[in-house]
Amino acid sequence: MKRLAVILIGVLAALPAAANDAPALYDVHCAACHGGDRLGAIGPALLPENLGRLKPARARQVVAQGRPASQMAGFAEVLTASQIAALVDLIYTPLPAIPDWGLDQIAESRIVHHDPDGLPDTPQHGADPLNLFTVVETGDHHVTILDGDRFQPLARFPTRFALHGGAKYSPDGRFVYLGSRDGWITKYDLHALKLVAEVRAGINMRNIAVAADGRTVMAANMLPHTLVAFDARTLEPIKVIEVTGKGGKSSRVSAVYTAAPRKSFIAALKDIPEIWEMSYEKDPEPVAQGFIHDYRAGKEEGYFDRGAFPVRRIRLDDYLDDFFFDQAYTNLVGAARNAKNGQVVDLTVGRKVADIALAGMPHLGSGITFEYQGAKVLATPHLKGAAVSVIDMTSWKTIKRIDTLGPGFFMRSHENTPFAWTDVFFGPHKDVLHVIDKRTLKIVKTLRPAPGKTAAHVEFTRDGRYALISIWENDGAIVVYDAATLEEVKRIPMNKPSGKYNVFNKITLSSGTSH
Ligand code: DHE
Repeated sequence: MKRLAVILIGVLAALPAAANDAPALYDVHCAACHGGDRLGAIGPALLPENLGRLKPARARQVVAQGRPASQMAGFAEVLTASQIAALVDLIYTPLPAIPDWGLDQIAESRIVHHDPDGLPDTPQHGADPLNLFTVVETGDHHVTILDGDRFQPLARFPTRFALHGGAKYSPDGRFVYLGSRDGWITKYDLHALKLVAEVRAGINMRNIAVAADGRTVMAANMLPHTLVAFDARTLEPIKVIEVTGKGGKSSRVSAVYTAAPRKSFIAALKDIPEIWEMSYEKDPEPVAQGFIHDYRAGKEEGYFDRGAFPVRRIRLDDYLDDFFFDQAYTNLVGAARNAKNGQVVDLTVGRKVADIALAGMPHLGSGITFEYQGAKVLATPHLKGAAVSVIDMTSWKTIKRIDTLGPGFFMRSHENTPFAWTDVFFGPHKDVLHVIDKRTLKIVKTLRPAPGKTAAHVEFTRDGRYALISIWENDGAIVVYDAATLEEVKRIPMNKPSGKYNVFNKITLSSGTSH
C-alpha cells in the first residue's frame, strides 16, 4: 500500500518534478507529512536548525531509501538522484524569516491524552515505582519503561521524533517528561503507564527542566530564541520569555536546569555572554495586574503572574555552551565549545571565580562528582580527547587525567559502588567501557559487551547493585552488569537505546548521574 502510494505520487509528480524544482518537489512529496512550511507535522521539521545532526549525504540516503520502522517511505523509484539532491539542498536552506511560535501557537499545539484528574493514585504495574527506568530507543523513536528489579519491560510506546536529553521526573517520580529536538514535550504517567499530554514548546528545542516543587516545566529553545514555562500538571503554557540581551540582541539557549536548593531555573545562552537565573518561588506579594492567560483560572492566586520567573542576569566575559553544577548548585562549571579553558561561576556572588583546564567542554550531563582522598572531585570524559579528567572542586585544579581508548560521551557511578564507568563513544574502540576505581583513579577493567558495536551510557539501579549499558545499534540491547563482580546478568533487546534514566537516582539527585 505504502509502495503504491509512492508510485501514484510519483506519477502525479512527474510534470512539475521534471526539472529540479525543489519547492515544487517538496510540495508534492514532502509537505503532507513535514508541513508545507517545513515546520513539521507527522514527520519532523525540515530546517537546517533541526537537521544539524544529519549529514546531507545521509539525508539523501534517507530520502532515497526511507527510514526503517518509521512512516518515512523511500523515493528512489520516483525521484532521480539529482532531484533528491535538490530536495536535500532545499531542506538545508534557512527559511527567510524565523516563524512565529508564541504563546498562542504553543497553546494550540497542546494535546490532552488523559485528564490528569482521572488517573489512578497508585501504581498499576506491581513493580517498585522508584526503581523504574525510562529507556529512550532512538532507532524507532520509542520509549520502554523497564522494571529495574526484574529487568522486564512494563510498557513500550511511540514517541515524538528524536527525543534528546535526559528524561525529567516530577519530584515524587510519578510522571516522566520527555523532550524532542523539534520542540515537543511529552508527559507520561508511570502509575497508569499512559500518556497524559503533549505540547510543542518550540521549533527547535534544546532541553527541558522540571522545578523541584513539581509545578513548572521550563523549555529551552534554539528556535525561536525563547524559554517557555508550562504548568507541569497540564502542560498548559504559562509564559514565553524572550531571550534578549543588551541592545536587543537575541540568543539561542544552550540548556536550562533546575537548581533545586536555589528554587530557580538556570539557563546558559549561546549568543550572549550571560547566565540567566529565574526564580520559581511563589511570589509572596502577587502582582495583581495582567495575568497571562485564562489557562490559570482556578490556579493558586498570584503564582503565575507576569512578575513570575524574574530574570537575574549574570554577565560573563565569554559565551557558555555547556555547563555542569556542583551538588549544592553554588558553582556552575562551564565553557564555550571552542574555548581553551572552562570557567567556574559562583552563582551566589554572580561572577567567575576560577578557570579550569577543560578545553572545549565535554557533552552536557557527562560528568559525576565523588569523594577522593577527602576532597570532592568532578570527573568527566572528553568529547575530543582519549581521557577522563578528574578535577578538585575546591582548588579547581586537574588532579588526574586518566588515559582511555578514545573520546567518551558519558561517565556514571552510584553512591553504593566504588567504581565509575565511562564509555568510549568514538573511534575504533567505541565498543568498550572502562571501569575506573574511584579510590585509586585507575582503570580496573575494560569491558567489550558486543564487539564492533557502540557501547554507551551507563545508569545504575536505585541500590547501585546493577549497571545498565546501551548497545547503541538498531539490533541493540540493554546489557545489565552486576556492579560488584562486573559480570553480565541479562541482555534485553532494544532498538538503538540511547539514554536510560532511573527514577530514584534522578529524584534523589544522586552524585553519580545527571539531573
Ligand atoms: Fe546530547 C543530554 C547537547 C549530541 C545524547 N545533550 C544533552 C543535554 C544537552 C545536550 C544540552 C542536556 C539536556 C538535559 O538532559 O536536560 N548533545 C548536545 C550537543 O550539543 C551535542 C554535542 C550536539 C547536538 O546534536 O546537539 C549532543 N547527544 C548528542 C548525541 O549525538 C547523542 C549521543 C545522541 C542523540 O540522541 O543525539 C546525545 N544527550 C544525549 C543523551 C543525553 C543528552 C543520551 C542525556 C544524558 C543523561 O544521562 O542525562
